[in-house]
Amino acid sequence: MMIKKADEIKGREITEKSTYLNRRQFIAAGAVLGAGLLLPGVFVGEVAGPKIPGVRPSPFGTKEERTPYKDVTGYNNYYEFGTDKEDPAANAGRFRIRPWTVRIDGAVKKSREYDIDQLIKMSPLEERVYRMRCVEGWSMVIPWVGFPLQSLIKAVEPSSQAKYVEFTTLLNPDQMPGQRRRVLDWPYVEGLRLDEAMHPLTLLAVGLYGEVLPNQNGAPLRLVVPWKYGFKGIKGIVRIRFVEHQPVTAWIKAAPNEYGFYSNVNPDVDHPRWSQRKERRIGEFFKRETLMFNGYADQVGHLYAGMDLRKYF
Ligand SMILES: Nc1nc2c(c(=O)[nH]1)N[C@H]1C(S)=C(S)[C@@H](COP(=O)(O)O)O[C@H]1N2
Ligand SMILES: [Mo]
Repeated sequence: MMIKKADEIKGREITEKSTYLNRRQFIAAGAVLGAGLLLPGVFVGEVAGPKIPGVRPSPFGTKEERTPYKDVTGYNNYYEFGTDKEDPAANAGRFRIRPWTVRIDGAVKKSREYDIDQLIKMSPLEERVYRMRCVEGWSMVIPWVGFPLQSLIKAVEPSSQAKYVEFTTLLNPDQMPGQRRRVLDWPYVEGLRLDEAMHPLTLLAVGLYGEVLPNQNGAPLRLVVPWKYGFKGIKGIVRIRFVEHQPVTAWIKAAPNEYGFYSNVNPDVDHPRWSQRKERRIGEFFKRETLMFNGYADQVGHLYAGMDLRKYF
């Protein structure tokens, strides 16, 4: 019980710290606005990115109503640009996403660095409309543009030691103001088991709504794993490393009792501070029931057969 108590306090401290930081960042943003320095491109919903040519539809997509573009691009989590939902859209506008290289290394036969544009050309782009569920209890339906992570993994040929894949976001406090505060142990790190990474639903996204990914959604490259809580979908990826042992993710470091490695959407396993039974679809008034594996149980359930999902949360 002592341990549980300590963990709860830790969680609360993180929340309070975030609230405090939000206020400071809000003030800072206000100061910039007041000085008339904000560029037009920073405002949400008014600016559309360039269309991505040659995107084919995919059979995997849901037919559910899509969350409006302005919500998808205006209500975000991206702590590198602030901890309020409005912060990423307000602060990521001038983030430089070219030149950009992605290092692929670790337990692979063909470790190498890809220029982002080279990487994007490697595999045909698809549109995949996925339900997304944040661990905080809200959800969206987002038409992603991307390619299966599987195709990149096959190209680099993992060795037999590769059991997990670790993803790392850019570390650059000059460009990512949130990294000047120790909200998380930067850089942001996420991970998947190799079979999860190889699953055909797992995407590397480069766009949404047919357009180049807005910075606040993780440009130029972010992960999309629709049956897991949103924080697994790491943004601004610069490194993909194949490893033997389960990666220590940024959220596990911050609060291991609250955020597990698997983080599969599961209405039966509560977060220590709230239930996961229901969710608020952004734009809707009434809450919805959260679905097992976010509604993708038929496709991914077999990956977890025989596992105790309370232990491996
Ligand atoms: N690098 C990085 N990636 C991140 C985050 C973050 O703070 N930093 N937030 C995560 C969380 S909690 C969520 S819910 C999703 C949100 O993605 P979206 O803004 O495109 O909807 O991004 C995830 N990826
Ligand atoms: Mo999230």
